[in-house]
Amino acid sequence: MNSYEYLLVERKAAVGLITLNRPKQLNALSFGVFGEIATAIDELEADAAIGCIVLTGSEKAFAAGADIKEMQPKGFIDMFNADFTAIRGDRVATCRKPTIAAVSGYALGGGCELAMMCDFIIASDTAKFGQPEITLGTIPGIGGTQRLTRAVGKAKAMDLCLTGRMMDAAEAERAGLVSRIVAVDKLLEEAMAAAEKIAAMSQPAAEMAKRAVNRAFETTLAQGMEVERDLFRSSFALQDRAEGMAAFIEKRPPQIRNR
Ligand code: CO8
Repeated sequence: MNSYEYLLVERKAAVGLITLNRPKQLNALSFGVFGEIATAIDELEADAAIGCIVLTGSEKAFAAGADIKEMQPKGFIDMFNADFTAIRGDRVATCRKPTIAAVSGYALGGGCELAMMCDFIIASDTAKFGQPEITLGTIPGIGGTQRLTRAVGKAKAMDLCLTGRMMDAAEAERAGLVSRIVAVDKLLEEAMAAAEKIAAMSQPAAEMAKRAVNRAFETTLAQGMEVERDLFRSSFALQDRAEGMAAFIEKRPPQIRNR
């Protein structure tokens, strides 16, 4: 097991919980934090006992963005090289297991981008999302112009990326960025309950569902439909599929074996 300086990484039954833990800096995402997130995903993805991963921050901040103090003196080549070594910025998005972002407080810049790398976002009623990079003379660098645009459409993505303004949880839900909003003191409970539910499903089936939904953002409708059909048919090779349907017919809970 790895040790972490900037994160808490816990296993709660079949759920892996990653908590960003740099409270004084509002969980600013330094290269070290990015690197540890990638390592934690590696670790939890490889753990067969884990069926879903929750990524969260503190009540005040999920993450207030990349670490501006660390980035300020850097030049092109520092950032170019860091992409492939220290940061591994897209690692959360490439995780095969389902991931949920539980967002309270600020999710700005890289923080908003990190949340969008997860399969879905559950927000507290205090959550605030934004891409304020323009106010620093730069632009989003790990998905803010791409995933945000796919999630909320061009008008709102342009508005956020060009003005740098924040949107509150209600606006984010209306725009389709978050799947649900809960009271701040119920956020983790709600996210963990959703994760436990997902972790109790057939893991290969959950992975197929995730892969199929993700294809919708990468391909044409016809190609996406083909991927879905192929994965759907593949699920008929799963013992869990045979058991799930038999259990329904026999009016009993299924015995899921992840096979
Ligand atoms: N980086 C470094 N330190 C930060 C950051 C940050 N992004 N955000 C907050 N902090 C620090 C503050 O400097 C402060 O530290 P100190 O006490 O030592 O001065 C401490 O956290 C508390 O912050 P504030 O006093 O500012 O708290 P407030 O409650 O007054 O304000 C805000 C909260 C509104 C969130 C404010 O802190 C803020 O605007 N933060 C910056 C938000 C921002 O611009 N984020 C975008 C950063 S750029 C980015 O994310 C690019 C992504 C591309 C990634 C590419 C890979 C690296």
